[in-house]
Amino acid sequence: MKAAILYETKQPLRVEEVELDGPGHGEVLVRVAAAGVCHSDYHFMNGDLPITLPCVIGHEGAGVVEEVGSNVSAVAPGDHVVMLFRAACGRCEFCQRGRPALCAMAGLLRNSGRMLDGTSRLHRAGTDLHHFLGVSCFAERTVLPEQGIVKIKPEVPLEVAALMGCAVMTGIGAVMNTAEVQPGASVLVIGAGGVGLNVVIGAALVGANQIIVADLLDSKLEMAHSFGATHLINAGEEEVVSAVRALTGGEGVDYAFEVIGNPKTMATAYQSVRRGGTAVAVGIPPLGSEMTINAGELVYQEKTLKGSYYGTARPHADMPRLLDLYLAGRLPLDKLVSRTYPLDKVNEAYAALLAGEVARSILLPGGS
Ligand code: CXF
Ligand code: ZN
Repeated sequence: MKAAILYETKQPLRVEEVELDGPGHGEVLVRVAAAGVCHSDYHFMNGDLPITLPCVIGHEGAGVVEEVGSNVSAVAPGDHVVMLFRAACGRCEFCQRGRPALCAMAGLLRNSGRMLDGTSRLHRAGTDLHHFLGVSCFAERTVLPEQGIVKIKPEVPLEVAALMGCAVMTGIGAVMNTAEVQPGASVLVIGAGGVGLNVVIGAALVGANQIIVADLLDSKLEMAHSFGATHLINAGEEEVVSAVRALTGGEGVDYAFEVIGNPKTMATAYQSVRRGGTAVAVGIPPLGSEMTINAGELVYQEKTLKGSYYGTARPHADMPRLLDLYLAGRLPLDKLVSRTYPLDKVNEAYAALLAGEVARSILLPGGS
């Protein structure tokens, strides 16, 4: 089968023929119907975040189960699934407290670049290739641990299901799970990429009143407007904190979401919230970044600064519900899919993303 391999950072991905073993104990083999072109993969391609190479990347995917290994009870062949880039054991303290994104299982998969038993299912010319976050969905097929999938209704289009695997869950989850935004609240979103647009969709869903979006590109601000943003700030032309104050009677917003991963804009989010407000860091920062905030404001203004990883999701509870809202016509998730590409055009798809031409592109690796 074909897969997109990262051999060296700062080099294009190479789409090549690879061998995929069958699923081992507790594993599932999935035909990848759709894989999202997320900016996070680019961090690994570019070397901003560490990864063991060579590696089959891709972490936002959905597909159809073709084969299950021994002792798999969660799914059967033919089931449609969303892939999770934070597989969770379900049994540890973090899982049991409703914080499966913090489960150590995903850390093991991420750090080893292998399956849970320490071996790889991906090979080429006699050498092992590494898995990526237990997903590796830039491939026609992939093997995942059964803890890394969520079964969904077959009527959900698999392009939409793929987006649920990262951008949608991360963005809407930050609003509904991490921040618990209240109806009527004012919200600032810094960064209108694939995840930022989902913060906008989430804020509209929970009934936020003002949804202010800041970005450097007018094309992205227009997309944000089409998903429910009520006020737009071009951050190249206006200073964000004063523009936000001007729109909120001088007070700042109730909630600010940073969806870029830049410590400077994280501090901007913190500065933009009113007394008692909450700033949420969603974007993935470069390794080792530090941020500076005014410590007095934290105390005297009772501000809250929170991190949000994978939308603080409980994937088995949250994803089916959100997809039901989509099926009921209440979430415009199909509008997020700007373009589709075959797998061998993956480098073009990344070029379009980096040029700000698309909200999200979807690769269609495994046919239908
Ligand atoms: C990222 C988080 C950091 C590892 C790669 C995936 N999440 C979403 O894009
Ligand atoms: Zn992602």
